[in-house]
Amino acid sequence: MSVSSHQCKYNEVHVNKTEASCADFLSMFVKGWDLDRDSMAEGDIDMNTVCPYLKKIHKEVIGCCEGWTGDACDTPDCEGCDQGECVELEGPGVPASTPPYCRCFENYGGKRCDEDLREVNTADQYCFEDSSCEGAKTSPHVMARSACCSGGTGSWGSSVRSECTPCASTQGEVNDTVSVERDRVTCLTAGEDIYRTFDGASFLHHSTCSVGLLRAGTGLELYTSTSCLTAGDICNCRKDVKMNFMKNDEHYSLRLQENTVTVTGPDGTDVIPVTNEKSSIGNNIVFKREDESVFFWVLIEELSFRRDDSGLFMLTLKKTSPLVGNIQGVCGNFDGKPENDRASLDALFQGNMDEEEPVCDGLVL
Ligand SMILES: [Ca+2]
Repeated sequence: MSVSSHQCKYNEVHVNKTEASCADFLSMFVKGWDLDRDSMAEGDIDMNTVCPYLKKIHKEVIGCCEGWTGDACDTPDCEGCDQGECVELEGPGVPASTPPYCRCFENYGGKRCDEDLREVNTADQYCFEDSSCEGAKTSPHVMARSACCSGGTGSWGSSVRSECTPCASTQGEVNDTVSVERDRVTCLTAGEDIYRTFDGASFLHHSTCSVGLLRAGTGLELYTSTSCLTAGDICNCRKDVKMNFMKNDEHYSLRLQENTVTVTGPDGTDVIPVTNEKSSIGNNIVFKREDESVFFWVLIEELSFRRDDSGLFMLTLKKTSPLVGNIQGVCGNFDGKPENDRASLDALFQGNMDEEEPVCDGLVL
């Protein structure tokens, strides 16, 4: 029997339940049983009664990898490619577990090949229900940003043009982070494995290690690590961010984990909560929370990033940034050529990024 290469191992959890004396808790625990707290009344445990116990048994099962179906797991299923076909992502180093993607027919683009390149221009783009220009559109046709964002939610853009403007952040300076003006470029990562470089190359990469998005000649480095509650659910992920930088010839590192920023420098460690009020680190780094997002501005480098609670991460670089021309990493080299980004990524995934971040077991930044 031939075994399809698109098979993946999954952990299936079975829960066994039983009852025993509450006083036997310790001996039950040694045998792998835990108190079934959800089935118990609140309050102290009465050692003279019977308690519910449960034991979780993890079983490894083999099934089709995400995006593959059929008895042999050899049928790609993209859940709909409008003007395209669902095919395997091929290339050196692409694992067989990688989900297939929609390869678009001529004149069409977007994740679902439902963006008509002939309709998209600076003034008319697509309107999405979510804030990251992914997923369902409010209309199959392009429209002006004002029409799209009149309700204050959703996003306006086109993956074909690598542009996305969330409607909720169209006021004030937050507007600067993702702009339709082409004086800046944005690299993004979403879900557990989606990346798009500054130059607009898109690819999938799954890693439980932190991933180096950007490394500049000035010593500035930016990593993200991803943990998702549900595999394949791009709206249920958490991204932690680590930024290393130099100040007055000293090394600093900054970590953004949920709602906390931890800065470590030669003088020790500061822990700063992220609030709706702006906080700053020295006179170069400013950050604040706004609704579901945390925004960071690194002023001298003309770099900013935004991390959404959903797990969307966008890194924006102004074209006038002093870093331009001297960067590498998963966000690409920003030379205007998407075609050369994949090569640099392959090298970085397997090479110095891992060495830089040896703690790769789990999701440690
Ligand atoms: Ca490039």
